[in-house]
Amino acid sequence: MEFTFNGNLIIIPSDVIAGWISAIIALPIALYWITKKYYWPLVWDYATSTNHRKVGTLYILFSMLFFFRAGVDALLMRTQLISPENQFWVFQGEKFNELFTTHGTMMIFFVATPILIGLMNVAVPLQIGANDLAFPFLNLIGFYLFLTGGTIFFLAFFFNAAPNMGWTAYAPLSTDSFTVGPNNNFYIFGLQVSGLGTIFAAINMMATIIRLRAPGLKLTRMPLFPWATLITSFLILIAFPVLAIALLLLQFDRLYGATFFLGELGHPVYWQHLFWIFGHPEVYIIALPAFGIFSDIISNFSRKNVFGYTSMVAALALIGLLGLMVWAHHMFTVGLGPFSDTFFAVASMLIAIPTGIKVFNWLFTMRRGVISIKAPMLFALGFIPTFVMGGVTGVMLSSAAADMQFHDSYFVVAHFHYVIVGSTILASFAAIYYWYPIMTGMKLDDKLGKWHFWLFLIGFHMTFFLQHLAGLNGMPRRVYDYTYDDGIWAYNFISSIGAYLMGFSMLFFLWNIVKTHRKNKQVENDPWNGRTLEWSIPSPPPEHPFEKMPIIERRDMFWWAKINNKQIPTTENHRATPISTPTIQPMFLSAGLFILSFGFIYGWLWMQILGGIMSLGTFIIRAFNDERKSVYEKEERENE
Ligand code: HEM
Ligand SMILES: [Cu+2]
Repeated sequence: MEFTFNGNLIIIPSDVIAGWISAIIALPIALYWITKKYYWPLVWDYATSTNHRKVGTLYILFSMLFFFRAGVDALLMRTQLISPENQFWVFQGEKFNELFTTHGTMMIFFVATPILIGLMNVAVPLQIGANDLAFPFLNLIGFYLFLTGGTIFFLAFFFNAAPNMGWTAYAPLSTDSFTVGPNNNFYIFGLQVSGLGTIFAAINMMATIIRLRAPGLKLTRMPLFPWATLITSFLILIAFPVLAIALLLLQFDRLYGATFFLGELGHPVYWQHLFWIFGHPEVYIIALPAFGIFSDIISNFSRKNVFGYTSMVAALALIGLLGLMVWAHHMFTVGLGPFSDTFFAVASMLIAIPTGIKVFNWLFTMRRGVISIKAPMLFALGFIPTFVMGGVTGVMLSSAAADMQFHDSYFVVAHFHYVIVGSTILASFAAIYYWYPIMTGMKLDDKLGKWHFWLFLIGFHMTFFLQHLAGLNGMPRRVYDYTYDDGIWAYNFISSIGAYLMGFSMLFFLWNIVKTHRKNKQVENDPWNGRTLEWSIPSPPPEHPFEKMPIIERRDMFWWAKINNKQIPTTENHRATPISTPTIQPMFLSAGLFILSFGFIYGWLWMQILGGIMSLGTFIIRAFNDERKSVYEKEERENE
């Protein structure tokens, strides 16, 4: 569509128009539905509550919405690539660049990372016998920062300004010399705002796990998901500030003509170092929690302790540590020199050792166990071989000489999807099925869950297995076209069919949720016959489930108590519990940051000032109130 406005010719592509039309149709329907069902009080309750379970549920809900958007991007890409010399809709050239950029960026930052943080929110406090996270207010702020960053990034497309430089934002392409206009500013601000939220979440998790464990729950007795959360939080605390710095420098290059990554004094490789010092640990930030989830699930559904508990923790820590040291394996083709390449190749390969230990421990956990194959366990069983295959191609890629061939080919695309989908995505599904009773008090249908699993897994391997071969036969990544003579036609065709199958499988998941809530059947407590503390309380748990703190004397205390017909001893002695009150301040802060970001993205000074005043205003409001005050006053009155 083309028209003139203020004497300027304005062109709006048809996909953007389609986007607007679907939004204009969907939004009123959603609002009408909420009104008709009288859900507004519920919406308001969730939007203002600082309770960990509710905040966690919100994280998961919005991650799933972004998953849908990023998934549509993926299907559009696979449709363009389904046959040689294809011309699907508008998705060639620049539009294809936008597709893989928004797909990759959203999947990493607005799906994989936040969904795991959401699961940590839901489960970690309960698994360690705490009533809430250490800083509930900060927790809600963290959620709103994620939502705001995600929304900023999400909206870019509606203004026909979707980022188009790839999720890695490589300089010099990402500087304003090569990509002018607001597009890539959306990337900078979307990630900057949400990244801050991620850092807050990590600090909160660390404080909670270190300070609020139930008495007797030594670190050596802690279940593996909280352990993974703790180590992940350390990684976040190191990696995300590096990303923040990189984004800030890029912002100066783009908006104020600085030359950090270009020109006489700057260098594009500086960007690569900063980005991958963040980017490689990020892979472990989304993989380690998945390992934790699978450890708990495999142990639960095998009715056995995790095999080799201590080595599991040590392996997590070692993977975390090595993960921080190997970023330059993404830069073998940059020419850092043989010494550097060798070091990073060897260090990368070493990660296979702790990973292998974990895989064998999972297998040994199942050995001679009483295995019950429910949906969560099925996802765990699908994870092991999928992830191992991703690991094997990882070792192949870490060989510097071979990487010269693999680099930027579809082999890499196949590899990282095996790793990320194999770990994070399968773990998220497993965990949602597993902890659904905690989030809602209901259990998802197991049969539909199995349909979801099988269709997803088969679709997944169809999509990505053949991409290894396409890559080895010379298909480069980030291309929107190939010819008959390239001989990669069949691979791409099957790959696209597999992708549709994955999309289809998600309908079973959606239908499952709808059906479960229609039925609205509350589960009994401890629906999985669990081992860890979150199952020792009602589902869904009350706001302060551990008013009487359990005293933990051994690993798997809840399980031990159950089979020995004992009560878990408790203490009246209670610890200062985090206090939650409803608050709209985080909403206000995020509105401020939203306006501020748009001001910077489009370079409108008045908007920058307005947004700045609003954001800083929250600090002033916050300085003058303290939700603990009323509670303390009440306690004092009672004690008099
Ligand atoms: C669910 C089905 C998925 C399909 C069909 C799919 C498909 C694709 C395709 C076709 C590309 C473009 C490859 C290229 O030309 O370089 C791509 C890139 C990418 N995908 Fe996926 N993907 C899926 C899931 C995921 C998930 C779950 C994640 C991460 C959580 C992810 C992360 C990425 C990243 C980071 C890129 C690179 C983008 C870039 O090159 O800048 N994908 N995907
Ligand atoms: Cu890496």
